[in-house]
Formats: sequence, structure tokens, C-alpha cells
Amino acid sequence: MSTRTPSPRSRLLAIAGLLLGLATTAVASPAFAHDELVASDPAADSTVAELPAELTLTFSGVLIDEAGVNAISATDAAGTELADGAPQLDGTQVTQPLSGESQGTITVRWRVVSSDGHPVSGEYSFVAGDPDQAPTAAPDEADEATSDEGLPPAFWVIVSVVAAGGVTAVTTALVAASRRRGED
Ligand SMILES: [Cu+2]
Repeated sequence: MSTRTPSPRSRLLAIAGLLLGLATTAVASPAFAHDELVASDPAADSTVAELPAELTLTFSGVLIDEAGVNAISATDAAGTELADGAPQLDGTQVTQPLSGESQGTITVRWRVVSSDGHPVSGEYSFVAGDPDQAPTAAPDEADEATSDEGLPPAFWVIVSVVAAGGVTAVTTALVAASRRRGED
């Protein structure tokens, strides 16, 4: 272990790294031109008679339209996805067709690409129809319990291969060490 003072090259690298870090932070920070959700139909926290055929979200700027970049999800209390097809973008408005007759609290999650190129996302909810008719949410614990039951056979194959590899490496090292000792 030497305690040399850092060479000019490594100092330069450190400075370059620092500058890169600062630049990344600046890019990641929200810009002034970040678009926000300004209105929706149905409105957030409102109650409507029944599940509408579509949702309309209005943003503060013209969104970027590229296949797959904008996504709207609408789920009922049971977690059933109600969004039917791709969202339609028209300037500052995004329309998302829905299907089904779910009642109760509908949660809308949206992700769009702001006019400044930054992805923005958020969520809100509204109530459709009679909340007492809302489907009961499936307990998440049940899903987790089934998926955690027993690891897949492939996992144990990998474990055995890694273990076998480790044993081989240790054996090789021991043999090599004893040979070296023998030579001395
Ligand atoms: Cu931005």
C-alpha cells in the first residue's frame, strides 16, 4: 500500500466526474416547462353516475406523441384494468377509452411525456356509480404466498452449479498450495 499523492490525471478524472454529476442533477431537476395535469373528465375526487366510456386528461402543454410513451391506466377497487386500448393524444388532451361497468372508486394512473421531453406521471381517483357495489379487492397476501411457495427447480440447479464451481476452485487452490509447499 503506497500513500502517493493523487496524480494530475486522477485529479482531472475526479473533476470530470464531479462536473458530470452536476450536469446530470441539472438535467434531472424539473424544468420550468414541465407540463402538469390541469383538468380531467371525470374530475379528480368527483362522483359520476356510472363508469364513463372514456377518460379525458388535459395538460398544461402539448405532449410529445410517440408510440407507447403515453400510458393511462384505470383500475377499480379489485384492481381490474378498465383501460381499453391505447390512449389518443390530441395536443394537450389525452383520451383513454374504458370498458366494463365497474362501480366504486376508480384509480387513474397516468404517464405522459411533457413538451420539454421529460416524462411526468401522477394519479387521481373518482367514484363511479354506487360505492357499495364496488368489487372487493383481492388480498395481495394470497398472491404473494403462492409465488413464494417453493423456489423453481432452475434456482436449485444454479445453486448446485455455483456450489460445485466453488468447491472446484477451493480444491484447485489447495492442491496448488500443497504442490508449492512440496517444492520448497
Ligand atoms: Cu421537464
